[in-house]
Amino acid sequence: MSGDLPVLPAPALPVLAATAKRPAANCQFRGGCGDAAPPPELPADIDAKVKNHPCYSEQAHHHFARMHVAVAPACNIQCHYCNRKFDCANESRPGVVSERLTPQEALRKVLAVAAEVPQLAVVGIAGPGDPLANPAATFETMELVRGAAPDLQLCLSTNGLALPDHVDRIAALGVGHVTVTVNMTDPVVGERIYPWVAWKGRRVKGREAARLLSERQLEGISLLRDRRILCKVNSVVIPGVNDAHLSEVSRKVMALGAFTHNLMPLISAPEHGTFYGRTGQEGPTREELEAVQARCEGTARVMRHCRQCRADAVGLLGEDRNAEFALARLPPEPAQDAADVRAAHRAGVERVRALSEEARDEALARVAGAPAGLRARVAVATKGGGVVNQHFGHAREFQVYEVSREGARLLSVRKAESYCRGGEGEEDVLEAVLRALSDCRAVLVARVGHCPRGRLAAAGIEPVTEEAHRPIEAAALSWFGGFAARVARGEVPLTSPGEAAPEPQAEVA
Ligand code: CLF
Ligand code: SF4
Repeated sequence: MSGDLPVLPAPALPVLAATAKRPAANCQFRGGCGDAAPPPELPADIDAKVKNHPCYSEQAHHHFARMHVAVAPACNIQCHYCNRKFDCANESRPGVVSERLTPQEALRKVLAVAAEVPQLAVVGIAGPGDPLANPAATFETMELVRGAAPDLQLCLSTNGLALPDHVDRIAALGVGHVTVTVNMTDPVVGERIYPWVAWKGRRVKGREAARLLSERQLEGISLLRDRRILCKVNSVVIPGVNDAHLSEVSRKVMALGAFTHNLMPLISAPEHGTFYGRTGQEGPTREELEAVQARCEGTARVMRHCRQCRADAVGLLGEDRNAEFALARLPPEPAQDAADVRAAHRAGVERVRALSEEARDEALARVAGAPAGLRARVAVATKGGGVVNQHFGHAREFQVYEVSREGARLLSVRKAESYCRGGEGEEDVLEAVLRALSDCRAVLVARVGHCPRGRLAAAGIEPVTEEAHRPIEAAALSWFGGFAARVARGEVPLTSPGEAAPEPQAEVA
């Protein structure tokens, strides 16, 4: 099957020359984020805001980068999963600390990154505390960036307590995207997550704190909707605390106009020094997280590609280029902005998207005869551009798609350690990768070594290199066509969870 798919030509643009053999895939579920069914067409103004934002569109995250500037150290609430030594855990993983910046330093950094990273589309403020608990620094930074590089989208992430007070300023600055972390709408649940919030010069505690926070969050979300600012809601999934409550949260925030819901796993360990870490509260297993996401998909567009990046993250989601742009390494004067190079990149991506959609549609037509209930999970190794282009041994994450005759949709991103270190494969690392992919039928890679190829096959995970450098969706569908044919011939037993038995009389194209 794979031989039928064209390898897409690269756009003839200098900015994409480095990825010349990495044309892009596209998502048939418009807006991405792993919806169970294609949502309706987006209004043109919303589509324009979403299509190049790597967090609001799963498809865009293959092509566009974001950067965070860590100008907001203070916070106005306390979360049980937070230790202020680290970044705000509502939008980043604990255990890493950002270099704090002044607004002027932030501008220098933005312009330095913009000159080097043509994929840059979004500048966000996500901590290390709460941006709206530091309104002067947050808004000054946004004004500076807006003036110097107006094509970059502005984004911020907040716990929501101060959001109603600042929503007009946010709108006036042209901030197009605001994330609000909503972990509960029920104060009985909330008092187990928030010990206090700071309100009008005093500390409000317990259930009253949770009620106040929830009211302010929900008010802020509806004020954003009134101003047509896109709102993403983040929720930290805390087993036994809010996991059973989050579908209710999803329903409420979507009814108020939120665009998408991002359900992130609690990351908790004793060494983080948080309340949850010290008291042994654990995060969800992969299965528990996916079950919560599936429940919320009944009412929400669920984001599946979040990397819980840090408050000074730079680059494509999943890559961390911050060290290249540490303050000490930046030029003393702002670098020349490269808006023309970014515009060329955006135009190139548009052409690549069109070609990828064509390849996907052709692949969909070829699997149209597969049984309606048949589906399989496929892992993909990619380093960007929307194509299968990563060596198995170099992959630090795998994107897992569920594939059926309806299409390929992203389920999750699974972290891994690189198996190849200095040419040697490490046994314990390989074991961990095999466990991470244990529910997958195949792994699509650019290359794979002899030893891991055998181990994958023995674990029931087919290593596939025939789809290398092809768009992800088309590649996954192409593999699925062959899989369906083997199932129809009785060569493949259906054993993995989620693989429905095919109709016995079905024929495969
Ligand atoms: Fe940053 Fe957040 Fe804006 Fe994205 S991150 S402020 S919406 S530009 Fe994105 Fe990172 Fe997940 Fe956040 S992957 S943690 S969702
Ligand atoms: Fe920490 Fe962020 Fe919660 Fe503030 S909002 S306490 S910085 S996790």
